[in-house]
Amino acid sequence: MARRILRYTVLLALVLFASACVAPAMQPDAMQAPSTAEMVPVEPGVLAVTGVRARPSPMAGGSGGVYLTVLNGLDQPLQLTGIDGVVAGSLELHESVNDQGVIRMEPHPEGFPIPARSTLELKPGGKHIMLIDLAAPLAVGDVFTLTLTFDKADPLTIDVPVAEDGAMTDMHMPMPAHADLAPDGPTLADQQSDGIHGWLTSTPAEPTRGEATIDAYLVADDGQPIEGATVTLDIDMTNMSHGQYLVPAEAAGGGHYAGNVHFSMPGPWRIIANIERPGQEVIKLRFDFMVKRG
Ligand SMILES: [Cu+2]
Repeated sequence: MARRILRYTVLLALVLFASACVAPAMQPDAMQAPSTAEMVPVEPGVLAVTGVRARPSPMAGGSGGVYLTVLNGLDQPLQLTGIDGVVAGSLELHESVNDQGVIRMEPHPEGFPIPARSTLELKPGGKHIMLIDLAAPLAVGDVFTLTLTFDKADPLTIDVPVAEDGAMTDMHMPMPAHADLAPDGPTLADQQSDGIHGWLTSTPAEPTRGEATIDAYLVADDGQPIEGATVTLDIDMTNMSHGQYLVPAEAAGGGHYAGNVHFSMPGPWRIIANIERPGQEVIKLRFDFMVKRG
C-alpha cells in the first residue's frame, strides 16, 4: 500500500510540475483533456504505447485485464481496431460503465478512436483489454506479448508485464522482455516495434544529471543484431521540452550503437532511437526512463 501511495504522490508531483512548466512549449491541442496520460506527451510522427501492464489472474481459463496508453503522434486520427495474442482464447476491447450503481462491461468490437496527436488511455474502471479464457495463470513478473491493430497504421507488438493490481509499471523499470535476446546486466529501458527489439543501457548504469554514455542494443525479431544502420538518438525531457537535441550514435558492432549524452536536469527523459537502413523505412523506438539527481 505504501508503495502505491508513493507512486501516486510521484505522479501528482509530475502533473503539478508539468502544468507549471510545460505550457509554453506544448502544442495547443495537447493542452486539452486533463489526464494522467498528459504526462507523456505524444511525439510527432510516432505511434507508441506506454504504461503497459496486466493484472494478475490466478486461473487458467479465467479472465484478465490489460491497461495501457496509446500515444498517437500521427497527424491523422486512428482507430484501435483489435488485439491479437495467444495469452487467452479471446481478446476483446471493453469499457466498464456505471449503470445506476452497477458496473458492467460493454464489448466494443469496433474498437476505440484515438484523435490525431492525442492519447487513448485504457485503465481500470474504464476502457480496457479483456482477456477471456486465459491459456495459463498470470503471476506478477510474468510477461506476455500482444499485438495491437489499427485501421490506418501498422500493428504494434508489445510486451505486457503482469503487475500487482494492474499498477502502473515504473517507466524506468527494466522489463524482462525477450530475456533470450536481452543484453546482460541492468538496462535502462526496452522497446519493441516494427520487428526490432531495442534495449538502452547507460554508463553509469543509473544516469544522473550530467554526462552519460547511452548504448542502444538493437536486435531483429529473428535474433539477428541490426548491423549497418545509421542510428540517431533524439533526446528530450517528457515533462518539459528542452528543444531538439540529436546525438548520432556510433556503430560499435554486434547491434550496439553508442552516443555520449548530456542530461541537463534530473527527471523523466525519453530517447527516440531513429534507425535508418538503406532502402528501408525509418524505424523509431521510444525509450522512457528517469535521470536521477547527481
Ligand atoms: Cu472487460
